[in-house]
Amino acid sequence: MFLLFVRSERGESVIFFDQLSDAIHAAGFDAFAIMPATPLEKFLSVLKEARAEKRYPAFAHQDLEKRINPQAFQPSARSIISLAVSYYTGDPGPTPTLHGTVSRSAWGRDYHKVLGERMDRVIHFLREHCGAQKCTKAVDTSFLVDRAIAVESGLGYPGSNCAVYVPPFGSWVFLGEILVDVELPITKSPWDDHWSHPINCDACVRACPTQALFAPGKIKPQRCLSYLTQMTGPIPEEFREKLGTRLWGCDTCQQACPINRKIGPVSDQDFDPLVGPHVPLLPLLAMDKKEFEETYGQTSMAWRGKNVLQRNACVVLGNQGDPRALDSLEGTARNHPSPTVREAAQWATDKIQRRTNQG
Ligand code: B12
Repeated sequence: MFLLFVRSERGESVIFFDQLSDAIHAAGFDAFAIMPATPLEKFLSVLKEARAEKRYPAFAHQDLEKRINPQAFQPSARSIISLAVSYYTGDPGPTPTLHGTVSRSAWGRDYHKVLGERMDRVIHFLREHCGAQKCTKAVDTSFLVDRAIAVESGLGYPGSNCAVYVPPFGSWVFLGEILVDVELPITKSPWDDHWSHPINCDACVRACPTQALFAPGKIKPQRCLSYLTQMTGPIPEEFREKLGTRLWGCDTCQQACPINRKIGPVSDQDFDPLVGPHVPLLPLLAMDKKEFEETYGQTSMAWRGKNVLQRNACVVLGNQGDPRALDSLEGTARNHPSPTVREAAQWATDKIQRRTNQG
């Protein structure tokens, strides 16, 4: 147990480091690391290379200098607490026919809300006991690069699938960070550089169905099945069969990882499945906006709205080829207000009919 001297505008306060650590764990985080709020210079070249090679993600903020600069997010920030929560609550098992697979990260309550609430508890502690005045939380939707902060702070290591691994939880962790206007102690040893010890294996690269992952640590997001389930508009034809039974997200590159396959499940009520792991597709196709909100509104898969999921449901039904889906698909192809969903339903109808006629 060591003492923590915290310097802030309000003077110096002393607490035990274990108290901070206990508060973070009591708030619901499985692991954390602390780094100074200085720019992540080393990561700028990774972002620039991704952009130069036309594989910079469309969903991500486009100002690269800003993305590596914590002060652009909170000018008074002096420290960053990088945080992880495990969401590995069990195995999905095989997908039944007329059902779609939901990736693990979307089974339970929306992780943005869960981590946000837990961060509020940590912020309360920082204000009460560490002299912090300004704290800013981020998870996923800010311009900061959550993974780069996690590696730079020493919280985890980069995997070949681009995910950050936080021992002993593997890569099945959500990441977030709190920027604080006090100097907290850095938790990484000065000689330890987690960027130099990436996880060295290419099982995920070999497993990726679309070669989106084409080399260790390199991904073409436009080909990633997770991206394709989240994009708006029609899913390009070349990827539709590759989507298989995936209704939302893709876990293939994480599932293929020998490290991840050894991870035991955690118990976290927030991430117990609200929907999924397998979702019945015919009821989903018949849903109106209100029913959709009631069923999926608490999960992170609702952010793109009903039509994107209904489009995906059509593609999955087409891939499964079960003729019991035909009535519902034909009705959707005729009557759905979205041209994208109508087109996907027609694609699936044709595919099932071709298969039925052949068989
Ligand atoms: C845009 C985005 C996407 C895009 C693009 C993904 C991507 N890889 O860039 C899409 C929609 C495809 C996507 C998918 C997923 N995402 Co996403 N996504 C983001 C977002 C918003 C920005 C990511 C970004 O800036 N990428 C830029 C590129 C350059 O960074 P990167 O590839 O991730 O960086 C790694 C590599 O460059 C690698 N690296 C660099 N040099 C080298 C060298 C070597 C040798 C090696 C091995 C590695 C390596 O290290 C970096 C860190 O690991 C973040 C949230 C955020 N604000 O940061 C979440 C985030 C990355 N996503 C997350 C999740 C959970 C997912 C999915 C698992 C969801 C799912 N089940 O479908 C998949 C995983 C896909 C994958 N293999 O990356 C988590 C990741 C948690 C973790 N443990 O890593 C994040 C951090 C959200 C969060 N706060 O928890 N996502």
